[in-house]
Amino acid sequence: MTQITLALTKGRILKETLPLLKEAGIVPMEDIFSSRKLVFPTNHSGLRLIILRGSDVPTYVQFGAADIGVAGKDVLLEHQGDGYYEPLDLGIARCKLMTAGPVGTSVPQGRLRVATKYINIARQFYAEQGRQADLIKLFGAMELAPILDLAHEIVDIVDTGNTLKANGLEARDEIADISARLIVNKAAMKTKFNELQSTVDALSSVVSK
Ligand code: PRT
Ligand code: MG
Repeated sequence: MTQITLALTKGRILKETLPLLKEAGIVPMEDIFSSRKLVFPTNHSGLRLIILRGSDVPTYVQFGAADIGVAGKDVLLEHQGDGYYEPLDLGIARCKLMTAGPVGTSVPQGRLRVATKYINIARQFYAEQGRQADLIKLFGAMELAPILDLAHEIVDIVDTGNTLKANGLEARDEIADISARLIVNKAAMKTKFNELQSTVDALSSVVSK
């Protein structure tokens, strides 16, 4: 029997993905949140779930270690990989990727220092704007960088804007609309077409309701 491996992004995307899977008739055999396992069988004997760090999902799907995956569009834009299709916007974990800086300040005349975990996205964005920017890679708490003068500006996810506000920052330019997307390994889409297409279709009809 054909085995399908579906890679899920842990954290807030997982919390919003599980109800969609449930509506599509896919239910893990064990409570994911109270387990330390990383692989979960489901009620479909041909389908298992794996739980990954978001930035690892496109890597697993690109190389075919997972056939199908759920990842934030921010992660996909930053990953810049190929080897997978992106057939479905799941419409969950919505937010915006934006630049932000200290309230009431404007960008400096000379070179701009930008802190972000989205180095590839930021490089492309500032290049398109024709702006010189020195990029500083961070792994978290981007909001701290302008406060401590590490950077003039950050590129980060904004939802309600409360995190920016609480740290004396304000949003400047919008870079992209973000939501979680379904991705499918290109080779698997050929070799496991029936199984993968029916999974995509099931989720697609849940999402379009
Ligand atoms: O663990 P890891 O470092 O990989 O990421 P993480 O801890 O940020 O993961 P998690 O569980 O927060 O989920 C990240 C994914 O969820 C992102 O890749 C986005 O696709 C999506 N998403 C949706 C968000 C948000 N909304 C969001 N609000 N990711 C992060 N945030 C954070 C943001 O970084 C900022 O700190 O929330 C804060 C902003 O929220 P507001 O409401 O205060 O504006
Ligand atoms: Mg977080």
